[in-house]
Amino acid sequence: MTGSGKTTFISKLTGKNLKIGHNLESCTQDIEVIDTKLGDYTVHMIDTPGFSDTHRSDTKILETIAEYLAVAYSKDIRLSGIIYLHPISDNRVTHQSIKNLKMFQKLTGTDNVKSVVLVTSMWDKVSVEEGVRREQELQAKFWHILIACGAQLSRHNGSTESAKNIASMLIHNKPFYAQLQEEIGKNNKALKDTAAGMEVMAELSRIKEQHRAELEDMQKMMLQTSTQQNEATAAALKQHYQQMLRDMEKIRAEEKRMNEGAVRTLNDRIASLENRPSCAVM
Ligand SMILES: Nc1nc2c(ncn2[C@@H]2O[C@H](COP(=O)(O)OP(=O)(O)OP(=O)(O)O)[C@@H](O)[C@H]2O)c(=O)[nH]1
Ligand SMILES: [Mg+2]
Repeated sequence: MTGSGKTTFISKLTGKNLKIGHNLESCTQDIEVIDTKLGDYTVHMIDTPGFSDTHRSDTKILETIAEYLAVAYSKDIRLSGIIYLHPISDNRVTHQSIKNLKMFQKLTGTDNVKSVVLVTSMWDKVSVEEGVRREQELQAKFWHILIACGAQLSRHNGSTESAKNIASMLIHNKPFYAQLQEEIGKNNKALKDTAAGMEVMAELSRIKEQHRAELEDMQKMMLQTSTQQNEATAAALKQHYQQMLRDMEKIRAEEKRMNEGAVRTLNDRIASLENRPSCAVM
């Protein structure tokens, strides 16, 4: 989830000065690999952009992550673990976070969930009682399947020591390929045919249907509100209707993007990524 504190966590762990968001805007745009020492180990932390970004669609974010994973597959780079951050300061679990959690599961793969740590961040923003109540709710209602599949749990208190303890939970794991990595790298599937890609497509379809129904309602309301009766209402309705049409257009463009992505092979993806200097893999 965007803004959950991923870059801040990595900055604490590695002692490196990284670009952290300073308002509600999303911050990390591309995959960044930051190296650090943890005891005798060299650890490569992979910072990702978060889903539900204000400016970039989930399609684009998934594409960015998929591209990195595809290149990593071609270089035989596996993951030792995945840290999933959830801000305990979020007072309710939204549709967005449920959707993102689903996508996360599909991207990781059930067999790899034992190498996941579900971490709650931003404890300084809530009272301990409130935090504990939300933590229990998360574990009982939203994380129960991941926990049953072997995911570990932890709290991050924002300190370097806490970040190190969490990362240390994963260093001894047997390295693995994430499900999305195998689907694209090994099976050369198009992004829209991967489990995570299908999740994005299903969400686009859901939003499209919702928009279609709302547009129909708006049309009825516009017909009932004559300009002579109430000029201001008619103008407001028209403006809203036009905005909804533009939103619908954006969703169609996202779908098209995913469908066209089907013709891109793994080699195309690798070539395009290797030409981008900011995204070199370890
Ligand atoms: N109070 C508090 N703020 C935090 C904590 N961790 C991160 N933040 C703030 O939360 C905001 C988002 O942090 P980032 O580290 O940029 O979050 P991110 O997950 O990398 O966000 P994206 O890159 O957009 O996906 C920043 O303003 C941080 O300073 C924390 O433990 N407590
Ligand atoms: Mg970030």
